[in-house]
Amino acid sequence: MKRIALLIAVSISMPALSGAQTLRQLADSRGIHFGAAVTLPTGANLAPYESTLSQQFNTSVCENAMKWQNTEGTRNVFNFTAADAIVDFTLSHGMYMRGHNFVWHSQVPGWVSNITNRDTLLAVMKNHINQLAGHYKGKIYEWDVVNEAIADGSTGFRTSFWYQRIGADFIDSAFVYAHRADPNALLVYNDYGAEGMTGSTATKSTGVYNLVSGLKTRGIPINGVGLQSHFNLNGFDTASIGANMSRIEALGLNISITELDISTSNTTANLDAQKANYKSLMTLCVHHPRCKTFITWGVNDAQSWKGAGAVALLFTGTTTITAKPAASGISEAISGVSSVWQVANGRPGVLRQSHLGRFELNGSMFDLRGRKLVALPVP
Ligand code: 9MR
Repeated sequence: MKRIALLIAVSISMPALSGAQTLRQLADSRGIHFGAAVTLPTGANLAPYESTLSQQFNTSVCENAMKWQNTEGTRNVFNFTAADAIVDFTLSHGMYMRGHNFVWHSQVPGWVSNITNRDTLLAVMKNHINQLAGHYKGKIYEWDVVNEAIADGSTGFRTSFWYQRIGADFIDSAFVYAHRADPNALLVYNDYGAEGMTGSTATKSTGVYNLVSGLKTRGIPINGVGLQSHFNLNGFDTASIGANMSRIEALGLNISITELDISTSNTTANLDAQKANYKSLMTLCVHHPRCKTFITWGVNDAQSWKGAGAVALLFTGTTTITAKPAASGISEAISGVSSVWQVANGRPGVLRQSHLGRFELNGSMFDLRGRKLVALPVP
């Protein structure tokens, strides 16, 4: 079969916007779910937090409030109070809500992890998904259905109680239950340390790739892969993450950057390097047509799960919250995409990212193989 004829190349030459538009406005203009993990603070910290969240982000995800131990601590007794507060704030500010998560081995009450019978555990899983997805049906555009099921440094499954009591098909069941409970929500497999294809992440990312490609082959309703992206400064290989994104896209799956943070310490040099790191990851996302979600794991450093003194996110402060250089990295990356180019005589088909190289000659644009390009609207 002939290879797909379309190529695109993306110009990244526009100057940065100097605060003219918020990150939310920029993300809206490109159709990106740009969000933050949310834990609502109390007292004087609440108002500045809420205004930063609603002005700079178009998407929220509950950092902890939708997890099993917080929604069904007692069997079949559901409590959505904390999560509802976040969902209500988010939707009333015209933002999107992402769901985290249905099935995880952590933050699960003992009454679940102590169940030894396969059928009972499947029934409990189904009920939990039905209740949680049902309560928020129509309000959540995308759910993390299964979280962290591949073992670290391995292509095999984590030996969680889910895996041990049910078997690997607990994942298939979770996706089927989720799809039946909310057929319109996008369904994601989410994991960490599986972002790139080199170094310590190479093996695990292949494990995740094998898992999701198997789900697709078996007709399980999965829409995307969540790359959590908890990084240290300069601790990732952008090119290999791009390659992993491309192979995931080739399966027909979306990519969601679900929990990004980049840990460093508070020096001018490190904050500038952190900005460059954030910029490179958002640039990757906007260059991949199926990367539509980009979430940082918190709004401001003070609330990062990395603890006191964390320097990992885009904003700093509590009673007054200000943008860090990293926030400019995001705006430069989004506003830097000025156009998308298509090979002039390309047949219609799936748009694939190819390479960024192009040159101008006598007022026309050519790719590095000398084929004439035409500009397309940015997707
Ligand atoms: O940020 C979350 C922190 O407040 C919780 O104490 C912790 C409990 O395990 O979970 C953190 O969020 C995790 C997320 O739910 C799944 N991926 C890893 C995140 C960081 O640990």
